[in-house]
Amino acid sequence: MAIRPILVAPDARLKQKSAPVEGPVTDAHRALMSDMLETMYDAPGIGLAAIQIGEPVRIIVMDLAREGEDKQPRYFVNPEILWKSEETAPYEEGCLSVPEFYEEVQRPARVRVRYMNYEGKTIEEEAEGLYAVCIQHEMDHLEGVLFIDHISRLKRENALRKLKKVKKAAEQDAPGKRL
Ligand code: GNR
Ligand code: NI
Repeated sequence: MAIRPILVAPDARLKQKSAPVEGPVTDAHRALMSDMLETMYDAPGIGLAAIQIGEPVRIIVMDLAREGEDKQPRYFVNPEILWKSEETAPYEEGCLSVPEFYEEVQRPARVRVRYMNYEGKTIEEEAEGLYAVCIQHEMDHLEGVLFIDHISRLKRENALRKLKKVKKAAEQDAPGKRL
């Protein structure tokens, strides 16, 4: 297991579409999922898509357990949304690839999803609440979409301008460091 660097916007890699896992879930996929989970816990975050550590494959990890609760790691390979509710709900979102920026996003309140789990078993279930928010946020990453793509252009450009500044300062601080 290893903690890997998380890509921060603006970065062209975060805009690419991730490719499906072809065939069964292998130990190589499980090794990637372990790195993702360790990276997510370290951040800390509640979800992570593989592209956030530079791997353009359709794999997500998540843990919605609260502080002090036992860990509840979840793994999603090739997730698909089968159904979205008409009803939407607002949630103040953040993203490890858009650090220190939070904004309300409206999404379908409930979704039905199908995916393969850590063992490669196909699961179908309905998500609501924070689970619904997080799976939609992570599945957006697989399409190269960030939560700031769902807010006003003015707010998005302000967030990106701030991130560019922070990156430039970090580059002057530690030239050549991978960010
Ligand atoms: O850690 C995270 N918190 C969060 C809060 C509200 C809505 C979505 C998220 S996901 C985010 C981690 C992340 O960037 N996943 O891609
Ligand atoms: Ni994110």
